[in-house]
Parts: sequence; C-alpha cells; structure tokens
Amino acid sequence: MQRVFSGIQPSGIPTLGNYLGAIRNWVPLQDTHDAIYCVVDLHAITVWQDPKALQTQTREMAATLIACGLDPKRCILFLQSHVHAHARLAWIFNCVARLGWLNRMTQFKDKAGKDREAASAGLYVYPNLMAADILAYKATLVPVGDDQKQHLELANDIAEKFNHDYGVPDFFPRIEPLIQGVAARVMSLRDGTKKMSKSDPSDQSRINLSDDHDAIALKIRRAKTDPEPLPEHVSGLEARPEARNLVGILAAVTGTLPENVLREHGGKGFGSFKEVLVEALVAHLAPIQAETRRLLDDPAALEALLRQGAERAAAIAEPIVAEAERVVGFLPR
Ligand code: AQP
Repeated sequence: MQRVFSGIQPSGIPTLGNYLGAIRNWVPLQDTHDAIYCVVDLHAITVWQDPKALQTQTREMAATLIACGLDPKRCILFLQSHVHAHARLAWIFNCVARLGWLNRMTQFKDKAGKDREAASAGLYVYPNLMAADILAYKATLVPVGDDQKQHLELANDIAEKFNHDYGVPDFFPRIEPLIQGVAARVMSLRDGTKKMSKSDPSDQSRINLSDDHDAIALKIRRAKTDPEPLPEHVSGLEARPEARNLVGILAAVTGTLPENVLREHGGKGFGSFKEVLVEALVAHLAPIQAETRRLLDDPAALEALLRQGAERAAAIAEPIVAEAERVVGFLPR
C-alpha cells in the first residue's frame, strides 16, 4: 500500500483554506493508503507562538482533524514534537540542502515580510524539516494545497542529493504531490490574489473552521467583490480573482463544479449569491464544530490518542532515520 504523509501547523484555528486544500482530501486516503498525519508543532514555532496558546491550538487542531473525519484507528495521527526522528533527520537535511535552493522559496519571502534579517533561522530551513517529516517515513505521496508544491520539489532535490552524495541510490524515494479539488488554493476574502491563511493579521480575511453563523455571514457579506454580476461561464472568472474564489468555495462545499454554480447564479449580483454561500458554509461546518467541541471536552482522552499515534509513528520512522544516521557515518547508539 502506498504511504501518504501530510501535516498541518497548530499556528491558529484551521481555515477553510486548510480544510478545502488539505484536510478534507486526507479523509478518503485513510481507506486506500497507509496514511500518516501530523500536527506539526515544530513548524509552528518558526514564527513566535505564545506557549499557552500553542498548547490550546495544538489540542484544537488535533480535535478538528478528528472531527473532519480522520480516524485514529484508520490512520496514524500524532504530534511532530513527540517523534524525535523528525528533528534528527531535519538536521541531516540542513547539511544536505544548499542555501541557493532555500533562497528561492517564495513562502519564506512571503512570511518573513520586509524585515528578512529579523526572521527566525527556523523559518528559513522550514522546507528541510518538511522534507524530513515526509522522508522519515519514506512516504511517496503528499496531499497538500497548491501553495506547498515548491517545498515538495525541494524535498525531492534533498532526497536526490542525499542518495547521490552518500552513494545510496534508492535510499529515499521520490515524492509526488497530490493536489486535489476545485479549491486547492483558497484565497483571502479581502484580496483575491493572496492565499487565505490562519496567521493573516486580519480575521476578516478568512473563514475559521470554528466560525459561527454570525461570523460567517459578516465575513462573507464583507468579502471583497467587483461591481459586475457573476459571469455565465467559468471563462468569465479569469480576470476576477475574488469572484473566482467565492464561486470555487461554493462549488467545493456543495460538492459540485464552478460551471454548475455559474449555471445557477450566472448573471445575478453578489448579494443573493453571498447569502447562498453563507448558508452552505454554515451547513457544512456545523457538524464539524459540534464534534470538535465534544472532543475538546475530554483533553485527557484526546492526548492519549495522540500519544498512541506517536508510538505507531516512531515505530516506522525510528529505523529509517537510524539507518540514515548510519549512512552518514554516525556510530550506532
Ligand atoms: N489558502 C489555502 N488554500 C488551500 N490550501 C491551503 N493550505 C494552507 N492554506 C491554504 C494547505 O493547508 C495545509 C496545512 O498548512 P500549514 O498549516 O502547514 O501551513 P500553511 O500552508 O502556511 O497554512 P496557513 O494557514 O497559511 O498557516 P500559517 O498562517 O501558520 O502560515 C497545507 O497542505 C497547505 O497546502
């Protein structure tokens, strides 16, 4: 069975972007693949996190993932910091990856902002840790949003260079990204050219999976649009990023295609369309929110599930990373 690996940062409440671009695509893979999913807390601290808030967000993220359909019996679900193999392999990859490769990563440029000198070294080497997350399990398929494509290409460059430099041609496998769905990149509600992000300073830019009816209604009503009515065909969305984003979201949450959404709403103004979108979002998210709350009511049970997940993950990653350490010349422990 092909092994898939994916992760998500507990850097805030998961957004509709995280959900449509990643989480919801992870669910069916549990039945067809050997699926490993991780809450990547080591990645989260590449940007300052308040320690107490990080604990809360980590529990919330794990509970949300389970509420979205990840079943700890059908997949391995755990916290990255609980499996030390990730950090050990990441260090080796820090020594394999070239500065020139990291300099090309657009996510670092976006997240570091204007004051690049003040960004953490961790944020800079983030893609090396991401490569380690996947390759510690020799996973070959990585379901992610479209924004992560560049990092996966870098992971393949690292794997290839490791295999070549240490003369172990088949040690790490090639990784394939799995980018699925009509909303593989959900954009900010305030700017259709920027991706929706849980750490965007403006809460109005995103739908959080925990948002209630009022919050969703307010955000969608205020979402940026243009003055034209909705087009009749998808070709009419090309130069209209905000319209394309909202149509894509409605298509994704109602399980249809943008052309079908436009068949129904083309030619209408955004007012009535936005009301339909609000109701569709609320109906889709309400059961997830109820289940998340139920899971958070018993933090001890939730943490026990995550510890069991970590044990199963370590049983796979430990021998692979120990072998990588032997390959680079470390003496056995
Ligand atoms: N806007 C998006 N559209 C589609 N997919 C998205 N993903 C993130 N944003 C969108 C996908 O979500 C998964 C988990 O992402 P992450 O938490 O590891 O980090 P990220 O990509 O940096 O997401 P955020 O929300 O922007 O987090 P912060 O604000 O902490 O940086 C990935 O598969 C990603 O593709």
